[in-house]
Amino acid sequence: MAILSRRRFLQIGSGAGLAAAVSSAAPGAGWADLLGPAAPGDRIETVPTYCDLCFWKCGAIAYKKNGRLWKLEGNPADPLSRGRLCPRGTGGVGTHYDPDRLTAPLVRRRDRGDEEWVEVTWDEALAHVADKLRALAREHGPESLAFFSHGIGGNFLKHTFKAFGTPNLVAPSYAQCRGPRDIGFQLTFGEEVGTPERTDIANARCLVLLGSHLGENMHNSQVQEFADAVGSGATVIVADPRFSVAASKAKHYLPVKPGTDLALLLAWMNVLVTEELYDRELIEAHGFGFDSFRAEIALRTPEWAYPITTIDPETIRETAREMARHRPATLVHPGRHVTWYGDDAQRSRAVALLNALLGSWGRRGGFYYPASLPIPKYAGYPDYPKSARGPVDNPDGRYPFADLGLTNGIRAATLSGEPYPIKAWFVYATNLLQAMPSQEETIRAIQKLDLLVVVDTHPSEIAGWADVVLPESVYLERHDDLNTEPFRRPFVSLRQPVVEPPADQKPNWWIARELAGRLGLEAFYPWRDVEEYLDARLSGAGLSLAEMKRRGVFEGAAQPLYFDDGVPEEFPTPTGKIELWSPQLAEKGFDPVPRYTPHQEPPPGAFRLLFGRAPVHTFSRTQTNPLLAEAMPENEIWVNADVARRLGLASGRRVRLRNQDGVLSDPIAVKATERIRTDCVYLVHGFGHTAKGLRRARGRGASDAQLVTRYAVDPLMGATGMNVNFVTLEEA
Ligand SMILES: Nc1nc2c(c(=O)[nH]1)N[C@H]1C(S)=C(S)[C@@H](COP(=O)(O)OP(=O)(O)OC[C@H]3O[C@@H](n4cnc5c(=O)[nH]c(N)nc54)[C@H](O)[C@@H]3O)O[C@H]1N2
Ligand SMILES: Nc1nc2c(c(=O)[nH]1)N[C@H]1C(S)=C(S)[C@@H](COP(=O)(O)OP(=O)(O)OC[C@H]3O[C@@H](n4cnc5c(=O)[nH]c(N)nc54)[C@H](O)[C@@H]3O)O[C@H]1N2
Ligand code: SF4
Ligand SMILES: [Mo]
Repeated sequence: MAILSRRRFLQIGSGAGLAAAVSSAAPGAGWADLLGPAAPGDRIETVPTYCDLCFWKCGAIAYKKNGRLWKLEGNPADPLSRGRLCPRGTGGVGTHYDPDRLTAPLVRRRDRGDEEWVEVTWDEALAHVADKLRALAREHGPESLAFFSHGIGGNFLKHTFKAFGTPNLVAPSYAQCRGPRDIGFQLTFGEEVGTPERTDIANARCLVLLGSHLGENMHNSQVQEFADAVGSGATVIVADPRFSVAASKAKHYLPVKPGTDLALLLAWMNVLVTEELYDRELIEAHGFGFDSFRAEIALRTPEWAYPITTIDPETIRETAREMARHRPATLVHPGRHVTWYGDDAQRSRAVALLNALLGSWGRRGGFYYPASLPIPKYAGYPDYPKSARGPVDNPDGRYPFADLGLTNGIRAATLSGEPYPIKAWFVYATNLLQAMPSQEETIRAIQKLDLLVVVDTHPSEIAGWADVVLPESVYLERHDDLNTEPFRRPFVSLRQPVVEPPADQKPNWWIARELAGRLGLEAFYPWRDVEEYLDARLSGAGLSLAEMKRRGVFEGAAQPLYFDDGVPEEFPTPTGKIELWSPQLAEKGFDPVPRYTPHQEPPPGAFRLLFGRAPVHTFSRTQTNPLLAEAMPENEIWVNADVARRLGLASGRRVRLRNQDGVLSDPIAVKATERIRTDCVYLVHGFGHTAKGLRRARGRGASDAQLVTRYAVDPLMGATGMNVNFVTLEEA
């Protein structure tokens, strides 16, 4: 029974249900035949690869039946899937068969955004793009090109554009996602949390989640570890304005007021310090500035935090003591999508500091030390040219702690022409209209460009604004670079084609190499095809491509994970210590110990707009997938049940959301529920598509991105906090 309910909550490895749903979901006859059970005499083949439905990159085994894609399962040899895929990974089959895919290169017929196209050949499309880029480079320098990408598929194009000479390379996974977290930890421990997160959830005795809604946020092995921790009796503490799936597993659920987690974190630290419950030995040996830190923290009592957070002082004390009881195996999860309120790097720093007091860094059940295999880069490349001008996204180091490119910084520079003009955007696998705040600014910036090229699998919203659209084959039809992310045990995994693309789609490596050739950068592609490149890298580590093609994954020897196993207790901050009071922040004029400053509250009658993940979808990229759309065709707006009653809105009634700037959403069904506070509403991100070509997804549900017209920029590192928008509900 326990196992059953754990499985259900996990929803991992339950692919059978999805496949069963298919027959009714799929367009056209023959679909049920394709995905239904095998019959005697069917020819079954397997090909190992790794998943691309999100960026956890789980190792998978693809099955073919009579030469056609049949099903996907986890690769038991792979540490990220542990033999099971999440529902999205299982539904990856639908990406190959999706009838709404792009099939040929397209050139814009009339105005930008009209979504009217002329089909052209690859040769015409690439020649056109290369001519344009060369002309722009002549007139404005190669730096006038900006490259936006998300995911490992962007690696080869990044290589081409570095060779072209631009330093303007960005991804939304930084300034719209995890950037502030990595800066907060970097400032404190001198190291980042990384991807996959180095969180030892499996061994945690107490797990504290601030928003991180594991189980809806479906990063595979992380959710499996969470289920294991819950199964073995770990205490779970969840602070979330919404009673999430994770909250349903919690001993303590704290319905914190949105935007006030920093006050809660400070109060927890106050209890640990004033009651002397923290790891004194660690702090004495390795803490920097503890006395100043303590003086500041002494002011942040649970009584101080109560009116801010609405969490009563006794609960704050009790949960802090609970954390102390299990330390150092108490893990305060650093979160991932942390761009909420604009003070996110400081909030993340407070999370790091709380972990420091608990002594969980470098300890079992806290944060382990990950390792990756020493797979060399490809050796035969020439040096990249040195750009004459630095990146535009962070002029004069305005955001002193930004250590990767800022998408919003590129957009701002495109709009202002400062510090120098950006004339072309090349966009790979990121739907900037759904991923970045303020669609209006994005569209205005696009209108200033001389060239917008989008490489996508689908006629997405961003593709709709492009001058040239290049159709990519999906991950099941192509190679990508090797996955060598650091993890518990070092490993490498291979993505390789399972089936042929259905039409004239091409893989990113081919596009990148062909474009380089037309830009006079042939020297940067000494390999003939991608297998030669992969084999060169693998053999540099004593592995072979032939072997990897059979196995999909190779794991290296186990390494020490914790200080207790022999990892040296080193903290590569400027002081060489855990910086409790931060000289780095003080020097730049920021609070050396985080301080809470209140955020604007929704006006009477309005609600703060919150959003997050659903187990069966990834961002805005899966709503057209026939299998996943069947599992969840649209989103709902969560409204507190009392509020809904007061507004006369029963579950299922359709409303539109109007934000503070008058933007009105598409209709969305109400979900009246006790599981959310009265001061906010919540929806799953990624719905409410508007692109004409996304026939299955268009007009289904509402888009949070459309309503995020306002954002708060993090002064430390430039990320965009997006939970600062307010909506009212109007009957649709
Ligand atoms: N309002 C709001 N904004 C957010 C978030 C949110 O919750 N709400 N979340 C933020 C977070 S955490 C992140 S990480 C980012 C994610 O941001 P993105 O990665 O930009 O996410 P998507 O919107 O899914 O855009 C993916 C695009 O890539 C295309 N695509 C999918 N597969 C392939 C492929 O194999 N090849 C190519 N060439 N294209 C492909 C899809 O069709 C789609 O157009 O968004 C951030 N922005
Ligand atoms: N199924 C699925 N899983 C995914 C993804 C996906 O697209 N689909 N994307 C992956 C990626 S790239 C990322 S970054 C992660 C994102 O997943 P998370 O890092 O977990 O982040 P969010 O999606 O922002 O989290 C939303 C949760 O935070 C709560 N919340 C909102 N405001 C506040 C607040 O002020 N305080 C507190 N304490 N809680 C608040 C919301 O109620 C909701 O439960 O998910 C990853 N996993
Ligand atoms: S977590 Fe799910 S969607 Fe992401 S890579 Fe793994 S199986 Fe694929
Ligand atoms: Mo993310």
